[in-house]
Amino acid sequence: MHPFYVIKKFTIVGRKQCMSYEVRNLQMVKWVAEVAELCQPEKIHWCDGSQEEYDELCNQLVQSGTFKKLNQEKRPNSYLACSDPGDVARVEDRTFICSISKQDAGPTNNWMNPKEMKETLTKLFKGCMKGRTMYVIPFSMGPLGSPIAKIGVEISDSPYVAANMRIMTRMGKAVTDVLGDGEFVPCLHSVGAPLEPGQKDVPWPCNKEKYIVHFPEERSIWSYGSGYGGNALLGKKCLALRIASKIAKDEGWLAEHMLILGIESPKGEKTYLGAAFPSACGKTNLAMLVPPESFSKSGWKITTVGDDIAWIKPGPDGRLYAINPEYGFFGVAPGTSAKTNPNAMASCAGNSIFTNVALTPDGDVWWEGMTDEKPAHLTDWQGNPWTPDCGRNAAHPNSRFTSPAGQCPSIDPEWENPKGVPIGAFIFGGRRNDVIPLVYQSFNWNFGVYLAATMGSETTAAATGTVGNVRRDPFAMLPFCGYHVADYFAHWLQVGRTTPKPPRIFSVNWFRKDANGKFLWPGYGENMRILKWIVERVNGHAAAVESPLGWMPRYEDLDWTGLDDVSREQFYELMSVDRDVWKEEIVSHEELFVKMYDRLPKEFLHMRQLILSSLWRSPEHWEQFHRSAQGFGFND
Ligand code: O2Y
Ligand code: MN
Repeated sequence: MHPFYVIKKFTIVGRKQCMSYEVRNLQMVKWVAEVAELCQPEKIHWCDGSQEEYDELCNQLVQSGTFKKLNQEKRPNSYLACSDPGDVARVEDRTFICSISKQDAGPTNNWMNPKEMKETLTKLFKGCMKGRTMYVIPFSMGPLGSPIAKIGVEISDSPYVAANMRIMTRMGKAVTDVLGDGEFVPCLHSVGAPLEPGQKDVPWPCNKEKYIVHFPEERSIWSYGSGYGGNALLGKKCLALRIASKIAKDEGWLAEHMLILGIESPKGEKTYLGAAFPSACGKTNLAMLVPPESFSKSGWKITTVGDDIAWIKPGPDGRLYAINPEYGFFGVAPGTSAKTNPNAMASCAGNSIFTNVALTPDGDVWWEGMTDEKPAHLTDWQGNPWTPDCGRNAAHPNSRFTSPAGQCPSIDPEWENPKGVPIGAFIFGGRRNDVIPLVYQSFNWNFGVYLAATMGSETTAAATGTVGNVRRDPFAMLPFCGYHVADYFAHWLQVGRTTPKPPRIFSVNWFRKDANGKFLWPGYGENMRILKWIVERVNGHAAAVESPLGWMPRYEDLDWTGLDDVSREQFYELMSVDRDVWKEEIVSHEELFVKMYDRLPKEFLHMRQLILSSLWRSPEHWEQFHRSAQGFGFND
């Protein structure tokens, strides 16, 4: 069928269309026509993904007051957007998984009957794009044409979204060429702010009423009312995690909230790791870690494949292979500096969009933690004058930079390899003041799945030793799993059964504190010491001793060159497993499990018992361990 026949047949009567290329996908053209009919935009713009189009979008955003162009010398081709104060982050309480059966969404997701939800949304979307341009944004999650990649099409009435999507995904004409007649995930987005004739627009249109909705069986997404981040850039959390996790379960692979990094040893041995941490636990910093000088001098290198999401599939050699489905970083700005993350700073040195950070008098950006000294004067993220003593933050705590991943100095040479990179180990880490040791290796895959399922973070400044204020965040996927979380655990167990050479699984906790509330571990670049032990374990080069939880390094098993801050005693405090505290910890796992008891893999109950009995072994059993470990604090 000739493409223009398709376009004509579904011509959107009475609306100007800007389309510089032919689209052969009948489903896509039909869906665009249906959405236009429902949302009644003034114009339709099919994004081609070109630099000219991006520049034009940005100019238009400057004209409308959404963007400020930053100083071209200091921050070339970069812009600042400041959002409505009511639209600054993902909205978990307005996020829904509308599976046909309520049980399939599980106890950790909001659910509504899909038919009812479609009725609600259809009413909201009716005429919602009046007076606005509707952007058709074809995008690929993953390298174009990769067997692991998936194609989505986002329809959005936000030019801010179109511009950000060009950085965060491979976007435009090339995607429709690869798509051909194939399947895509329809992602419908509106800020929910129609314009009546003559009505003046605001810099950040949005609606108080918000819905972020996923239809996992239909594999579609509808998002209404927000223009911000994960609510609006639908390729990221909505497609690449919530919808993809469901596809992955159906097809036998994994869609995970994981960074991917490479470690190269001085001998040139390369090992890739996938690491899952809950939001705001320094994932971007770990993904772009700069090793301590003693390590880089001796030839250790860290490279970045991705900072947030990994799609992981079985490879022909029995290993698991991962791609980063994204093309850019949507990194949290506060706390990012030349000291904490020079690679992130270089990534956002130009060609970037900043959202909700502060503006300097000379037209650059600033946020808390960027420099030791605060600037004397700024315009804060809400457009107000700011001085260091004013008692307010200059940047919003969830302010962001959107930057091309290819600009990251540590980007891995294989980051766009369509086959992905082979994963040697998975790391899981929460933010725990106490209880969880600095690092240990799970005895086997199933124990690893258990430790990942029970990971969590302290919700408040809980007293050390207590386990009362822990928010469980299984696999760091709690807000992102598109189906019943217990089925997700079962899926992980199944992947272990069917993977001949599975990655080793490790737990880390960078956030353990002493009795005075002081962090015991320096973190940042020093995490390299732990990563080195992990890759040496994976490659069979490092020693470890058995503990009740798994395999642990002794003090002498880590490389301490160039670090005097952590004493042997401090290390064993970081590594200690207190039997009484662990008793409470294991009991609190039960609180998570009872919520999902009907679908919980029965293996979990056995593993829980095994950890308990291991903690309860006789003191004699640990004698040998105590002798070899010389200092581990297991209280008998
Ligand atoms: O608040 C938002 O919309 C962004 S959330 C986000 C962005 C980048 C990477 N991770 C996250 C997250 O919440 O995990
Ligand atoms: Mn994330």
